[in-house]
Amino acid sequence: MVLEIRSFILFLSLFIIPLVSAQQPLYPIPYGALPDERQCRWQEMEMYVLIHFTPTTFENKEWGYGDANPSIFNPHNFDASRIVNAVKAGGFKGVILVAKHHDGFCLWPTKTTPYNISQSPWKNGRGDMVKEFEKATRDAGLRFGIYCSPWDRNASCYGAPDYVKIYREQLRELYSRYGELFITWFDGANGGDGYYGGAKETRTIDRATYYKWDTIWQMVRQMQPSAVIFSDVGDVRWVGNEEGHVAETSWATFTPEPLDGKTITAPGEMKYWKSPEGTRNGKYWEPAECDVPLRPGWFYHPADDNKVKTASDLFDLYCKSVGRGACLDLGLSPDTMGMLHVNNISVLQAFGQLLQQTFAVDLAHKAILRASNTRANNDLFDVKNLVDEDRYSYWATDDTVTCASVELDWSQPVNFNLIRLRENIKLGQRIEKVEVDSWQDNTWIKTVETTSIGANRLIRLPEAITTTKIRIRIVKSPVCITLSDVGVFKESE
Ligand code: FUL
Repeated sequence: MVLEIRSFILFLSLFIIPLVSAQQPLYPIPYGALPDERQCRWQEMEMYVLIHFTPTTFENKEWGYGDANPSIFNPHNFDASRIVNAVKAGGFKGVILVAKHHDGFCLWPTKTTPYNISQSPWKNGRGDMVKEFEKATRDAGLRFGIYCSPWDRNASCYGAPDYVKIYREQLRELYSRYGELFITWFDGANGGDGYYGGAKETRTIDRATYYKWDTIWQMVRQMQPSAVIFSDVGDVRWVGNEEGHVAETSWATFTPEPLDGKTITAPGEMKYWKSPEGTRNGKYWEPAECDVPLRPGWFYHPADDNKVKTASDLFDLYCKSVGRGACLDLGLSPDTMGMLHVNNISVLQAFGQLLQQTFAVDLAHKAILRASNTRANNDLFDVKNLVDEDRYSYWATDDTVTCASVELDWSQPVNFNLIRLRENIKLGQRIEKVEVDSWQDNTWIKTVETTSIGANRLIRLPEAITTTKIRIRIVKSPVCITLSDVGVFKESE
């Protein structure tokens, strides 16, 4: 008998175990384009704001022409920490400051142009608004980023090679004086009419070649290795609209395509209308950022004080951006006093509360979870990983299993309308289709289906349902499943 057992074990170890492990490595093999570390950190932020505040605010315009007198820039009640605290109350994790917009006015005392904050009466010309925002942001525990417009309607040399040197120098100053940045934001709006030192004319540039983007990208990597590059062709893609949403199906991977008749892609020079969806199996990991202002415009206009998006509008946008694997970038605009209008502050607060209350209780934590398959039956890939707080621990299936399900079982009926799914994006974006059933009248009823998952997918049911069981079925994936999170929530009213 003992001999028989021994020979059985020998047989297993000689033939069966090597066979299984030769077929399947311990860990799943990553699939397709992958995010780098800075993209993962950016993704985890989910939401941040973009602040526009320059002499253009005092002119009540959206695009300053570049001729505003710096003397108009005097925000008496400016207090960066008041603004940043409102941002934090809204649940946002970072602040991007527009350090220079298209009007060319620099909010920091730059050496590159006299058209800067030192010429303004604010703090008798001794202030540095970038520094004040940076400090308030870091004091609040948020991350800081910068937008410096490539287009400059003030610079007399805009359009000539000299301007590109100046622009690069401005970036160098910004990258060296304000600590670690999480993002550097490059705008695609470039060239057109402007003041240009008094020339008052239209100047066009070749967007693809003028700025020598390659060398700017290198500078970002050298000077700000933690910063993602926002651009049509950077680490994070522009979503292609300024309405705050990606497409229902949206891939984190993207292959930017040149405009018809062109061969190069550059900021402002690609088929941006392909961006809401991204590219399934695209060449680069380049998830979308959804930018949208809280009010109708990016700059403050008194006439818009009652046209502020509501907390529920913002939640809807949250579901259509963050809930589809993108990040949400909300535009805020201080008024001429240097303050956020009270309507903006109350909306931010209400939105922050709505998020907090909605996601405070994860019903998945109260369920018993069962998977139809677990990779090598190894505890490393157990379904319990779906309900821990780690975005990168995951439930995985065997390599041969690309369709599988997870059942959540509650001892008492639960009521919810949001289901959150996340993949471990460090292994790529894999899942293509998911169906969810709920247990109704002693049978499984298909309740909802969805497509791309990636870093985050919020499935928002049209109405809350009550049930004791749901079954999440991954029905299409080219490779084995590496899901990191299942959450179940009831949207707060
Ligand atoms: C656009 C700019 O032209 C707008 O003025 C604003 O800064 C927005 C965030 O990006 O492309």
